[in-house]
Amino acid sequence: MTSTSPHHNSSPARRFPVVVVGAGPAGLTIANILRAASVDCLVLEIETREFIEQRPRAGVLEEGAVRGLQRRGLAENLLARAQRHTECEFRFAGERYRLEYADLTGVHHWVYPQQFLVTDLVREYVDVRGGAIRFGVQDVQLHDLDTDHPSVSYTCPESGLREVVHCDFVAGCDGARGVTRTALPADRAHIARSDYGIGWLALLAQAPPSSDCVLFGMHPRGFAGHMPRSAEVTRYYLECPPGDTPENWSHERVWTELQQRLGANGVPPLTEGRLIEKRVLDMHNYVVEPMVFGRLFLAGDAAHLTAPIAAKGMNLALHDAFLLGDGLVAHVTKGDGTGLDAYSATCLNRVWDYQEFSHWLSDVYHGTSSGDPYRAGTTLARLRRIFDSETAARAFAEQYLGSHTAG
Ligand code: RFL
Repeated sequence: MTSTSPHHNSSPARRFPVVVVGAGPAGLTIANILRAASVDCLVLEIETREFIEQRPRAGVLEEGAVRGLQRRGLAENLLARAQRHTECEFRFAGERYRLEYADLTGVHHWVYPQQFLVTDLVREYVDVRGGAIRFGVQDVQLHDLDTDHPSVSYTCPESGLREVVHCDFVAGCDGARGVTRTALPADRAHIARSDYGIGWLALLAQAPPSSDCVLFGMHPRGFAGHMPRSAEVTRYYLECPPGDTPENWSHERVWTELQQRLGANGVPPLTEGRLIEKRVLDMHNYVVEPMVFGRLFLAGDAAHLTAPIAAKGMNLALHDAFLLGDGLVAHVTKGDGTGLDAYSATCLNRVWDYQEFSHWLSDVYHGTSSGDPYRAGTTLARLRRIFDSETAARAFAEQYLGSHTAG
């Protein structure tokens, strides 16, 4: 939300060159880049530190994202602890098909749970680089964004008073449910949306992975996915009707469906375990264009959502953060605005590319269960082509790994 002047009953205002709203992968990466260049910023986060350090979400990182973190001194733990994945497996029509994508592209995926990365980024920003952060803030509001003296106000969790922070720039990194996106006036930004009309039951199982790689099961009963996260925990997905509820999915029903949908000739049954997370995601996407309004720059899920179909959301968030962090540093320290001027258009090229791939992959995942024999037939043809043609396999692998895009 935006307004022209901050609240009354506020304590004395403070000033930071940059205010970052949201301490997810995007916001924390930007804050670390600023701090490393001695540009002060304040990060505002509605949750507690303990909460964000334990919130499980993504796990699959592209090599470009990892190298970007490494170049900025933010990947030490990740490189020591993350698993390298070089292959994935498709299971359809009762058979299994391995795709050795690292051989095709020369790059691989890293698997590192998002909460581990957030923990590393918070520690580096707060404990090592001495950065300023406020956890548990409420009712964040943005003001005067289309002037050169914007400000951000929030309610302090301890005092209940409104605090006002003056700044030169605001980085809106508060994810899909945040407030910064709503500060863009409707006549200055366009939001493109797409709804798949499909639900996914997202599960975390206290069970070791049942394969050394990601598995995609395309089955007439619905899509199922298997994503290793650690030696003890595996993420699974089950296609379900949109608006379904986790209560409809008992332990027995979940494992029966997973065993069926991920079953194939010659493979042992999945290793079952306690379900420690069970939630329904209604699969949809959106893209905000441009990602900038005045002194507000959006990054990550605040600017664009990609349903977790192709494991792209955190990768895009990190890519935005590298560009925005570097652009802010150049502007604040050298008065060089070229990075910020190009920010939105550069990010959106990659965003739309990944959106298109997610749509393509969604058709592949959900065609056999669509109930439409024509879609089922063309889906199986697409899948077979990946394994009949090295050119088709390479094209798929490049997009899956993000290796066709620069940076
Ligand atoms: P985040 O991580 O949502 O962080 C936003 C932060 O802002 C805080 N916040 C606010 N703070 C202040 N004021 C407000 N009003 C605020 N409102 C919210 C929030 O508490 C939070 O701390 O956004 P960011 O940084 O843009 O990062 C995006 C990623 O989190 C997201 O794209 C990924 O999790 C998506 N995703 C995946 N991406 C991948 O690249 N690879 C994957 O394997 C992958 N798997 C997934 C996923 C997302 C999933 N879910 C839950 C939708 C698997 C799942 C199940």
